[in-house]
Amino acid sequence: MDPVTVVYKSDARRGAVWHGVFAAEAPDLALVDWSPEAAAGARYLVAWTPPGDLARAMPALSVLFNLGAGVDHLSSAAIGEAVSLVRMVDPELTRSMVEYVLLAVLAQHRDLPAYVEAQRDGRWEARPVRRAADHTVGILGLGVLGKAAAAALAGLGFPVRGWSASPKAIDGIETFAGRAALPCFLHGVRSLVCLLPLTDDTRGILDAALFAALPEGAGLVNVGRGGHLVEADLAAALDSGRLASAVLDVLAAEPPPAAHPLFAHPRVIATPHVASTTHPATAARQVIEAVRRHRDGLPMANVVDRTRGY
Ligand code: NDP
Ligand code: OXD
Repeated sequence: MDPVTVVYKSDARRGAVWHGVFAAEAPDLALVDWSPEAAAGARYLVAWTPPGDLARAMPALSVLFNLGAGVDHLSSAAIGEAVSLVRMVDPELTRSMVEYVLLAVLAQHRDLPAYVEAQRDGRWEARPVRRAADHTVGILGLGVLGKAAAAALAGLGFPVRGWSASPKAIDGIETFAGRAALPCFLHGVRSLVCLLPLTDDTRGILDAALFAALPEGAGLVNVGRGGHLVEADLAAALDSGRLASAVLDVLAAEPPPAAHPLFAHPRVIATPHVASTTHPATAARQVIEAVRRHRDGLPMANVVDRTRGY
């Protein structure tokens, strides 16, 4: 039987790792780099940015494997309804997101943004050391990443709450579901972490009304998408002292313009969308397994529900 063609359209350096894994572990599959000729008859595409004319370029396409967890950058119409969209769920991507969320919440819990600001100003000023047990963390989104971050934070002794669309029962985590439960969820949260997908329902959710429901001096961690945040509302909340600090891995414009008010803000720690990235070797193994399942007529994991948008 001829090997099944899987087209790879992304970074060449990471692609070298993908080629190595496919060559060593999947003789039944042929990973080929994007070219119009290779794409024309292929059923499987691995990409973060598919070509704009996908339907014309890949008329035989069955499955698009998105090289990341979020799919908000993809146009459902351009992909076409007949194509399955599979998002990345990768243990290494989850692990590095958990590291980042721990880093950010610990920084807020131990007042690191205020100490960095004081050091810049030449001030030596101790603040009270508080217990993790008194610092409630709220996680917006209890999916693959939110659940893993919640478990790690609970393991450090933080009281942890999570908010999702559908009700959940998770050991050691207080859970809330749906818009009506949002005010209760926010009440008393000292660090709020956004790990939601960006959809019509979640766009702009981090706004002045939400900040007003948090206790004075709370911190925000946005690792979801820039579109979740109303940036002017955050700048105002930081300037008024309603929020003490923000850790932002994502912004509406990436990279932000030089004079971006949040990027330059003394109580914002901003990183260039690096909280977590797909690890090429483990990601390649996810795709190998999914292609084999699809080829054999079995259901694949992590297929995006196109009506929900995540
Ligand atoms: P999942 O799809 O596994 O989880 C999404 C969670 O959000 C689910 O719990 C879901 O609820 C909840 N949710 C969705 N819509 C709503 C809503 N309207 N109201 C309440 N809850 C809602 O996603 P992941 O955990 O894998 O990833 C989350 C996001 O993290 C990605 O979409 C991406 O934007 C971001 N990300 C950022 C990275 C970075 O480097 N900064 C890296 C990777 C991902 P339910 O469970 O009920 O469906
Ligand atoms: C992702 C990301 O969604 O890197 O995977 O943001």
